[in-house]
Amino acid sequence: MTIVSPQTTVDPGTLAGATQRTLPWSVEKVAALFERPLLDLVFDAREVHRRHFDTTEIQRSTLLSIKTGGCSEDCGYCSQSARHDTGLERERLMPLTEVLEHARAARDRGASRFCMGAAWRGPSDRDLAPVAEMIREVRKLGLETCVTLGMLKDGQAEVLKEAGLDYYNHNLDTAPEFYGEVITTHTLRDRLDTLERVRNAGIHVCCGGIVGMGEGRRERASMIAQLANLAPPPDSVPINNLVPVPGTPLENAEPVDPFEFVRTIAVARITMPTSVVRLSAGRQQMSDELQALCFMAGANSIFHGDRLLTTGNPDTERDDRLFSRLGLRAI
Ligand code: SAM
Ligand code: DTB
Ligand code: SF4
Repeated sequence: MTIVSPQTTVDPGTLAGATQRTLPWSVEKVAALFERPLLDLVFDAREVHRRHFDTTEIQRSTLLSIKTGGCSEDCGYCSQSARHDTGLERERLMPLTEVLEHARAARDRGASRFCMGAAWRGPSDRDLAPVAEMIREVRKLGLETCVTLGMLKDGQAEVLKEAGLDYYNHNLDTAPEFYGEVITTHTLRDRLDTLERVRNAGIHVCCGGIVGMGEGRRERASMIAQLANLAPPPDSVPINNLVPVPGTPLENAEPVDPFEFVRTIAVARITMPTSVVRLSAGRQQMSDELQALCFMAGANSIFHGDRLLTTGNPDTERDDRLFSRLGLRAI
């Protein structure tokens, strides 16, 4: 990992196999976007959005936690770390039949993608076989598949691809220079290595981060720069607003100004024009008007269903009503 100074992003050339190239987005350039008057920034983001997407469409993914709690990692935001006392009950891997019930229900409520999450540092080869089976069967229901299983070892991404996996979610979560404040049990380099394995296996990359973990605007700009400098940028970019979970080190984190969250979405849209930007965790705490502003700023995907992994999400009726009020077409 090449963290030279807070002004420099990690060289993410790893995803392209290159090590020497001029990064398209310096932290300064991204930070300058954050400084713009909000409504002008949103206007520009909207223009970029219109150039690359049908702005009436919002993609919907439904999440399911297939293996909950007891994770060895110490991610400061996470309810599922065994190191935090969050009162979450640890569960074994969910049986296939139960997963399929959830997947069918998600499809019937209109989701186009089903995303299965496991609280692992990374899967063992033994864990991988039942997950591959889940991917195969969920695909047969006509849903796109996504999994988020932590770090992958050599060869594991190929097993998932072979099962028909469409997307792998693995977030960079925060700025390189802030990473160690939030997570100490693995490094950003580890995350980049997994992303490279995913990309090399021909799986779409879903990679984003979290806002509201005590970072400043500079770090938010740095997080977006490192995502935008991935070569190529992620296909899908979830922007999460921290859900403060009691018992985690970040339970009392100061919430970010909602307009700062909108800026982050707009800057993600401008710097990653062809990526799908997902308005991810934290929607339950947002008003309809704030969500509308996020869509205006270029968000074109959400998590659909009344649960994320372990915390709540707006119920689908509220979302459907909101889309209808805004004249948006959920896909
Ligand atoms: N163990 C896997 C991993 O770390 O990649 C998969 C599950 S992990 C829960 C997936 C992502 O959810 C994290 O990278 C983080 O961005 C997001 N996340 C987890 N807890 C969150 C919270 N309380 N608020 C907002 N986002 C959260
Ligand atoms: C992502 O970026 N956000 C999702 C998904 N990828 C796996 C997870 C959000 C989790 C929010 C807290 C919880 O429900 O545990
Ligand atoms: Fe949570 Fe994933 Fe970190 Fe484990 S690795 S503590 S599940 S975010």
